[in-house]
Amino acid sequence: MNRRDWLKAGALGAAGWMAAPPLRLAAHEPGAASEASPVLEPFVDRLPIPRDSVPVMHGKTAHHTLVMKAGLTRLHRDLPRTVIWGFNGIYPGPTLRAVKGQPMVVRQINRLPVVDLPDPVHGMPGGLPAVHLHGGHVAPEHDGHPREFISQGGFRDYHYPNSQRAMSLFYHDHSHGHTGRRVYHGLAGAYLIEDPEEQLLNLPRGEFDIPLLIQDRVVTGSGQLVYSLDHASREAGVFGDLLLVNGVVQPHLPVKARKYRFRIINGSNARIYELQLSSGRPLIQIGTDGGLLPGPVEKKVIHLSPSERADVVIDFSAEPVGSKVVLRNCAGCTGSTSALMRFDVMEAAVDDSTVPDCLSSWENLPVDSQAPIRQFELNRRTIHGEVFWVINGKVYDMAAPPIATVQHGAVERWRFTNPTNHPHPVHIHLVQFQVININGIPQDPAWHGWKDTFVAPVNGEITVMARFSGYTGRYLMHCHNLEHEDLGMMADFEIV
Ligand SMILES: [Cu+2]
Repeated sequence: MNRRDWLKAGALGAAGWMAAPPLRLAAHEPGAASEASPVLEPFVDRLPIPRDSVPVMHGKTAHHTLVMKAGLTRLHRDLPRTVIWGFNGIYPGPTLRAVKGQPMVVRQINRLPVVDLPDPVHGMPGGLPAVHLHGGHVAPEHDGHPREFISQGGFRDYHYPNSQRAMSLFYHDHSHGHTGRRVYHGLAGAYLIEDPEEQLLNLPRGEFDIPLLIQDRVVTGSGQLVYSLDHASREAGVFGDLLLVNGVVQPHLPVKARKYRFRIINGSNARIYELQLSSGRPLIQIGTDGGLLPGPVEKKVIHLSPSERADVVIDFSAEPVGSKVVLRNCAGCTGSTSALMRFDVMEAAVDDSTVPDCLSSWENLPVDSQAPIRQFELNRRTIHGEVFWVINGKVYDMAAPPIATVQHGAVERWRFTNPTNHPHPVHIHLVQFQVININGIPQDPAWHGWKDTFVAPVNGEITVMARFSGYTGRYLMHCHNLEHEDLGMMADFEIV
């Protein structure tokens, strides 16, 4: 496809989103939050850019050591300091940078405060962390499965071969029954893989290539994080009334009048964003979860559900020096959750970066029409008056047999039906998949790009397709609304 086709596809795609009322993507926010954050002035703090973790090289392998521990951070100029749980005690965690073909070992040391909370599904003692590299193509024992937790004071070495193409991933806690609480308190960071193919493209780089981890939180007047699992949040997930980017409430970023690349990672527990620019100019999407799209697509609005990534270029070259452009969130579009951050255009600049019409090659996975489509129903179940979330009728049980057994190398179609009134962002570990059908409407997979998370819409369904190869063993698939995940909407599948 040439650039014109892609722009056209973009327009049609956007119209498609608008025109189809059953595709209700916005997650329902609980009505009255049990606590409300203080009112804070937006855009007063500068956007922090998380530091890169510096490896020690042993031959070709990069070794990183991260310590999960409590720390203090300032979320906003007018708030006292906040206790967080972070990788190296900082929030967000340090950025891990990888190059395709160069293996990495990340030693994760657990010095988190002791949490003796029963897991909300089975009442078993839980709360010990495991670290998952979201989007990573890694062996099962390095995937951060919650049964392979890190004991108090102990450590675990995660081996990441980085055999996959350039893409933006993130690493986060995946503890059994407490992922929502842990991630909410700060245990997430960006993981970026580069490859030579992408480097040849002359996209904005260096100081003009910035990860944006977007999250929502509730804080008390004394600045402490409030995580409350009550009836409303068991239903909808935990929402915050403050929007944070890279760990700061509604920051601003001084920019030059040129192109920037932003790797937007939705690290929120439950919130689905509708990203757009106050200037009315489009976001130029160049990549999704699994790396670059075939070509750039201009979008007025980008929907991003928990754990999805959008790799975008924003071109400030047409903005007059002195102008301010707000990155808005239009779901709801009022009050403290209507804006994420502001870009302040400070000076003119020479820009030799480009966004080429052709970013990468694309191939649709081959459909084996003889192979049955696996069916997964994402539903709610009430047990003893409490809400739980199930896949094919079952809450997650790591002792149960796998929900699906897949032959290594097989290309399979998986259909997720959602009869509930909440959107469920489905995440499949290990693979990047292609989206082939939404609510009975066939999709052009190239339009969506390679994905590891995609929303099964309210009262709707999606069908995705993946090749299950590279490793054998047990992996997880689950809803990435973290409260739904913790409350049972997760299952093991096995590659044999
Ligand atoms: Cu869900």
